[in-house]
Amino acid sequence: MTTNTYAAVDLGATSGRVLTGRLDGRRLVTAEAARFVNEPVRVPVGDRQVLQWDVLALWAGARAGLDAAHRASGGLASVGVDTWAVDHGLLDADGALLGNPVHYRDERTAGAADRFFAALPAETHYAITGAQVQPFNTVFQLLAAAGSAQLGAAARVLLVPDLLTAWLGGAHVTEVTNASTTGLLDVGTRRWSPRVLERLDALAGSDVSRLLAPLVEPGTVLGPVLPTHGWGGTHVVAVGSHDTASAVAAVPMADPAHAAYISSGTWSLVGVELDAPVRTEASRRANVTNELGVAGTVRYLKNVAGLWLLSESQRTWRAQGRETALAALLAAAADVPACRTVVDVDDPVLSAPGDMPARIAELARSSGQPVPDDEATTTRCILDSLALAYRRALRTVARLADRDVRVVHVVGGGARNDLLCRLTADATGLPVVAGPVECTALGNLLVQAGALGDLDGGLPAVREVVAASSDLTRWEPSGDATLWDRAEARLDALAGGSPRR
Ligand code: ADP
Ligand code: LRH
Repeated sequence: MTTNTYAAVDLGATSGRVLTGRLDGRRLVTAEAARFVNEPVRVPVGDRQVLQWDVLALWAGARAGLDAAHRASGGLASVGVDTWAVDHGLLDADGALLGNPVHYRDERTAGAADRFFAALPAETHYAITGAQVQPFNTVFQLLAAAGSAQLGAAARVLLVPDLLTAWLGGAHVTEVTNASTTGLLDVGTRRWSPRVLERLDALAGSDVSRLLAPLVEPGTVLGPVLPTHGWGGTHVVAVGSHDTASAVAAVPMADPAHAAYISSGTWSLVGVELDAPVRTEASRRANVTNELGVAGTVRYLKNVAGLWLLSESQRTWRAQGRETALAALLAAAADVPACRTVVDVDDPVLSAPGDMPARIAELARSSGQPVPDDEATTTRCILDSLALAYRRALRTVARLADRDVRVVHVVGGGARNDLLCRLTADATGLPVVAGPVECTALGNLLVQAGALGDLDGGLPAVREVVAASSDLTRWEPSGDATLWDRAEARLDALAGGSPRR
């Protein structure tokens, strides 16, 4: 048994945590050192209320967790950081953060993608980057910030996990799995794309690309933590710093060629693992993304709105004094008939913070379906609609990647949602294997173990350890499959008769 203890800082859009891990033979023994909320804040900038991440609170939570983990373990061998994608901080020439990273759900990027594609056709951009178009991709955020005083004063741009990594160890790097979500990377070469950077600079009217840091692959030991942290002997390791990359690395797929995954948290990332990107026109039209994975892999996936719809509904009910515990909500939803009302979970009206139940009710009303009017029916509508969206995304990804998918792995907080797992099995007609819940942190920890030479065998070994260390639940498809066919046809008809694939 190695005596090394690794620490994962894993920041999700709803909460952050610090987990430690230690290998005991082929098992990983984990412990939670800290868990803290992630609460974005709206702050006035000029005449707008800009939605920002409270990055100092997140840093404080991570620091406190690492301090506790350091004491409990008798000294950490290493630490790695992963967070959500695309967002970044700007630093001045002294390395000081110039402002809070702006949240990807902030509206500042409206119109930026269209401006960018007027200068570089979307087809060309996809042929290089393989990246889906989301309004919040880093390339569009940087374009939206062009001309701002903050961007003008910046000497460095660091993605959020790289920012925390810099605060831990001092190195300014960009880890490639997360860089692949920026829309600035050539997904084939795993390097920044000179062509895309040149377009961005020209449009922004300044040398934005000079702010980018050198790229590193996951599994790179970056160096010791800064002496000022007081954890002598601890190394900072670049892990799959995109949370989804760490999660996919740890999905316990015995046969990745015949498996799909759903990384189910605030977002649902629905996809397969490939050796090479798929950059066909059909793939671009379906807005499937090619994100880079650990160990030279490609995560070919679709972003589907996830449990954000439920957590934002809960936030609304709480503000109205109608707080209901999640377990009670899910139990009540289980008693509502299936597929009574289904909505397009990726409808743009559902993406910004706000009164989610009212927006869902409006989508139902305007499409002539029964209107969810309480917590149970709204929750059921969200879960049925998510399961339906998973079915569509899975079929699209499998078709475009030419994959025969025989099992679906659900990892992340959503793996605890039995009703959603069951509906996912029913809607896809495939067995669902749920767990582990903390898959992202496990992927983060085991990449560190590999980097320190404690675990050989690459991704198959990582997945073997995860399978041996986790309780997994299997859900077989059941019920009337035609129910889902009809629900899908209904949604397609609402979308104007053309299947949204
Ligand atoms: P993120 O990393 O994006 O913050 P997580 O993977 O932590 O997301 O998942 C958070 C979601 O998991 C919550 O929004 C909630 O819907 C779901 N979840 C967490 N705990 C439970 C539970 N006990 N039962 C059902 N769902 C749960
Ligand atoms: C999930 C996630 C996802 C991104 C989104 C911004 O946490 O990283 O993979 O697309 O956040």
